[in-house]
Order: sequence, then C-alpha cells, then structure tokens
Amino acid sequence: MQIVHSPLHVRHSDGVELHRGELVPCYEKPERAEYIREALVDAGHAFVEPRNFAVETLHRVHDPAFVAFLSTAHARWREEGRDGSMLPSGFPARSLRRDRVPEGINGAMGYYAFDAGTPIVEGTWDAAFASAQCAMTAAALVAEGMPAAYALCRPPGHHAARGAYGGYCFLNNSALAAQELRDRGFGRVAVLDVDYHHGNGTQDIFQERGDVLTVSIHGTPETEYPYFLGFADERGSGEGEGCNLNLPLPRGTGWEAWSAALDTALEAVAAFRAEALVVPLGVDTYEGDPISAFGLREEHFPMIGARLAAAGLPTVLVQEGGYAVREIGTNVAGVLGAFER
Ligand code: SP5
Ligand code: ZN
Repeated sequence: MQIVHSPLHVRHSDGVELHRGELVPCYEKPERAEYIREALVDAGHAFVEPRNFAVETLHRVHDPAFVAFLSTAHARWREEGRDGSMLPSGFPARSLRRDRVPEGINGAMGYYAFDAGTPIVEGTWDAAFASAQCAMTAAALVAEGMPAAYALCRPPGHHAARGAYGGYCFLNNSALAAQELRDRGFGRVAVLDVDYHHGNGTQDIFQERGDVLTVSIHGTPETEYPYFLGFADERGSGEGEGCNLNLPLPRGTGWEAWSAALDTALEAVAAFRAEALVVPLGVDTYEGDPISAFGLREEHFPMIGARLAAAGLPTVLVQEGGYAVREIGTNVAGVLGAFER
C-alpha cells in the first residue's frame, strides 16, 4: 500500500481542549501519527510526501472566508498580545444566530468553531494544509491507476464542514479526496466513514449532492459526540436526497452488530453504483480507545480491511480518529494489510 504522509503534522501540537469542564492536553496529539507511522514502516509499506496543491483547491469543498480565517487565526491572536492554544468560548447558537462574522478574533473563532475542544496553535494551519494535501495526493495516485492508497493525515478532517471546524478537524481531508476523485473522472464516489464519531462535516459538504454518497457508522449522537447530527433520519436533500446514510449504534457495540452495519453500508455503496471509494478510517472503535465506547478488538481490523477491499473499488483510505494508545498503529496496519492480498 502506498502511504502519503507529511512530517509537518508535528506543527499542530501542545493544544488544550475543554473536556468534562477542565482544560486538558488535547487527545489528538502528534504521537498518534508516530504510532501509526512506526507500525506501517514495520509492515513494509512505502511512504511518499504529499504533492503541492494550491490553497484554492480547498475552496471546492470549503467556504473561502473560512479557509482565510483558519490560515490567519493564530496570527490575529498573537497580534492581540496572546500566544499558545486558542479556544472559543461563545457560539452563535440558536437565539444568537445572525450569520454575521464579528470583526474581533474571539467572536470570529466562535462563529467558525462548533466546540471548545479543537485548539488552534501557531502551526495548526501548516499541519492542516499538509494533511489535506496528503489526502488529495492519495486520491490523485488512485486516479492515476493505483488500486488503493492511504493518507496518514493529522490533524483529522471528517468533522470539518463547509464553513466550520471542530472535533479536532479543520479541513475535511476525506471530502477533499472524494472531490479530487470526482474531478479526475470518477463519476460517482462513495464515502464510507468507519470512525467512532459521525462524519458530520462530510455529510454537510455533500448534503445536497447526488454524485457523492456519504455513509457513516458511529456511536449514536443521543449520547456521543458530535451530539447534534448523525441520526438515521438524515438522508440528504435536494439533488442529494437519498445520498446520505447514517448507521448510529449504541455505546458498547461489539463486532457482531458493528460488522452487520458495515455490511449494510457496503450494500448501499454497491446500490449507488459507486466507481470509487473513500474510507475515513478512524480506529477509535477499538475497545481500548480512551474517548470512545465500542468494543472492536485487534483481530477485527484485518476483517474490516478484507470487507472494504472486497468491494473491489479504487479506494482512498484517509486517517481520522484513534487516540492515545500504541494499538492504533497495529489496528491501522491491520486494515491496510488486507488490501495487499
Ligand atoms: C476525529 C475524531 O475522532 N474526533 C473526535 C472528537 C471528539 N471530541 C470530543 C469528545 C468528547 C468525548 N467525551 C469523552 C467521554 C469519555 N468517556
Ligand atoms: Zn472519531
């Protein structure tokens, strides 16, 4: 498997997040990518660095003003004499909604963010842009004829919407990979998100499009992050009517029910007659994950890989979540290993 990875991910580090009423070191930390990288080196995979894509390529799936905000936010913060990790503390929720971006950095941050758990530090933009370029490069490689490629993205992306960041995500790497495949000739692209959390950003971006199917298997938003989206009755709208499928599952779900949902998801991908597949690959479904509550074990990840590979489609896998434990490397290697055979 060809791996696309950038060392620039380390620029996004030392942020803090609001977790159960306290500021704690962000769970989404650089060691994650190192654990994965080491496991993939050990498994003998080949690595390349991402190609250069112009910042305008991001505007295919993101609001240009949002991209401009992300690329300048920390500099504006420093101009006001601050430093370190930025978090918002006020949001335009319900009664405050006027869809107006305030001039000041604090208000603008609350406008574009949807949680207080996604810190921006000085190097966040460099890391997020490099991460997006990894995903777009993996898509380009597949469009050029490689059967599958994996983008070792950090920070992750599937929570990032057209004009909003959160859930440790800034730019939607998986959506950018899907768009790159569309622009390089695949007429119908499916996104099958297996991260523990609902892929709300990807759903938002493709909500009204009929050329990209979005499917997500995740912890029910009744109790799990991102709480407000990811329910089974969200089916897409306009030209995208019927092109979104959410498969929420309760806390404690193990392999039997999870793999049944995967089969349902793959049936939807086949029924859509997808020509290419993007897999936002979170391994926070692992039983030992510190912030999640499914019960998948190490032996299940090669089985996930085998079922995904059996779809027989050109496939781009994009790293999403999976936290704090060395096993995330083993589990990602387990999924990717199934694609070799
Ligand atoms: C990409 C990705 O996996 N993002 C996840 C973002 C989750 N952020 C908030 C998590 C709140 C979880 N509550 C912790 C419960 C601990 N048992
Ligand atoms: Zn997740």
